[in-house]
Amino acid sequence: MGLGVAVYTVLLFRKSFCGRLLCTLIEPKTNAKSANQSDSRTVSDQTFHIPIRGITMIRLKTLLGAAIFSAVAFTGANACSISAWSAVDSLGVVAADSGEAPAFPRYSGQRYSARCGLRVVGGGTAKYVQDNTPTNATSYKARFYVFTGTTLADTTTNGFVYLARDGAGANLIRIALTGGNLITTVTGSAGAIAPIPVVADKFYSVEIEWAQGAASPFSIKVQGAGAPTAVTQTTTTNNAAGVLKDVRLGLSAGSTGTVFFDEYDSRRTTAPGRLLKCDANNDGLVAIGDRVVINNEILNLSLATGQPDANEDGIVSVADRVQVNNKILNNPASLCN
Ligand SMILES: [Ca+2]
Ligand SMILES: [Ca+2]
Repeated sequence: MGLGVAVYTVLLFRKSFCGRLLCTLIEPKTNAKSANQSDSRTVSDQTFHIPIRGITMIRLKTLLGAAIFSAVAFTGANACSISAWSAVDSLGVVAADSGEAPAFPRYSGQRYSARCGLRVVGGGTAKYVQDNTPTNATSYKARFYVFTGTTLADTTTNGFVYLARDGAGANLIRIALTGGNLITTVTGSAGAIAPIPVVADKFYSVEIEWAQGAASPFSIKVQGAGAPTAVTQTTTTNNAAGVLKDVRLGLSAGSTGTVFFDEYDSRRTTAPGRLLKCDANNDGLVAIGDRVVINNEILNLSLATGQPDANEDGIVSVADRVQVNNKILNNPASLCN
């Protein structure tokens, strides 16, 4: 959980060759916070993943499926967990396992990457996981994936799928999934932020950039459902005293539907960016090896360890494999671009 991270010059440890357990063991356990640390983690099953590029070793914890894998992962003997989150409120928030042979059926839960996701079932009280590691951050850049489900979830007043709060528990950023849109409200905003349309049963990435300041830029960027480009909305906020203390992903009280989250990552100075779509084997490239991995998932042999869902419909199928082919053939229309 939150942990800090010193500044390192590192080569990227891809999770594909940094086994999850191994990554856990090599993760430095400092509580110091550097300016560019990752405040939190992903909602998936890689326990840690250390992006390279740069000068910072970033600790992404997996918020969701911190599966304790051995070197022979994906044999059906692993489990997903939400224990890496700072807090979990109420029933209806569970680590969703997308299933692994022979314990099928697949897709008992939706995941964007690897095998685990976060499932939140609406109804009754608010249900969410909470990350406390921003801890009074004055600059915050985050990304997560949300699967909209069949009902576009939340139709309640002041509902949310995402909240960022200050030290007093007041909302700084609220994102609701309602009426066919992601609707964003930001404290101190110079104006209303235009709704961003989304459709049912698709994965979308949501990227947020926020900072303290008397005239500070804020942006939300959303891309999904196989769309080749993102929709971005921006505003200017007046929040010179604002500090971001914690973040929640989930559903507000009285909401309906079921949503899934995955791959939450937050940092202070560098934007996490989107994961490489179609990189089904998670080696940083889109190539023939990804075709093989997608085939294996289609045949119920094993789940992809990367991001196999080219059209972002929550199903790994021939349609996704075709997009990988198109990419390999340099077809500019490939959804993998
Ligand atoms: Ca690949
Ligand atoms: Ca698909």
